[in-house]
Amino acid sequence: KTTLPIIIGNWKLNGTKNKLNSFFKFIKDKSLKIKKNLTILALPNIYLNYAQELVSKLNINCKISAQNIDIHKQGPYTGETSVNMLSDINIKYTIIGHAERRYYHSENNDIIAKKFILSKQKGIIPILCLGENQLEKDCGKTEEIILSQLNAIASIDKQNKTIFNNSIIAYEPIWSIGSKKSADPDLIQQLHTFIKNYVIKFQNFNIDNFYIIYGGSVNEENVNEFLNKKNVDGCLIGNASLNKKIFNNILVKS
Ligand code: G2H
Repeated sequence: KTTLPIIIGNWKLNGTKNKLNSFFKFIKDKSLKIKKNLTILALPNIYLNYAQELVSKLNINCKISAQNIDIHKQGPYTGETSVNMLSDINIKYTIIGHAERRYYHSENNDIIAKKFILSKQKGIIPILCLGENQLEKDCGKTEEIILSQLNAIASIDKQNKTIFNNSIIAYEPIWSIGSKKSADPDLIQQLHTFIKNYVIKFQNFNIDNFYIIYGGSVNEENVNEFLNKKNVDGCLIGNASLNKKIFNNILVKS
């Protein structure tokens, strides 16, 4: 069982070895919180191994996550990285279906469901991102969109009624990503409860190691507004995770 909250930094297409060195050295010196809760840093593939060795050398309790995987395990797919490769270097987490993958790489619900299954099969915990865009929100379709995203996962292997166990869902409304406009905490609680009820019903209460976190313009000022809400098990943090002082403050405060 995980000690909450789950705090995940997502560096997206940012970072250098120097930045990682200084980031983790700072975190090690300053943060006490990181010893207890689940902290994860999602990095570009090229830094996964380096970061994994660095946290181990510095004895920091921070897990390292990939940001994406390919839908194939191996073969003629130039430029891709597979779950097998992540597993080979002992990576235990990967983000799946981030809005930026859906938008810039045309990843649809079917592709994302395949990736979700692949990572589960390999024992890698998927951090599945879902959420509505501005237009869908304005049209009152938020729950409908979330439902279609959940259904895509639930229907890929209908016999498997524990598919959501050992996974993390990140509710990330697309309009809030990098926009400095986070979602209303009460609305987040409502939607997290909606997601949880869906999974409870689908799995007939057989829920284990399943968490729902919020992402979208989380920072050190607002993080506790989300974490104080019911069914918010943590936060996925983009921009604010790039600054070691801010990320450390989030860890200390959360
Ligand atoms: C959403 C989030 C992290 P940010 O993409 O996944 O980014 O905190 O910059 O909105």
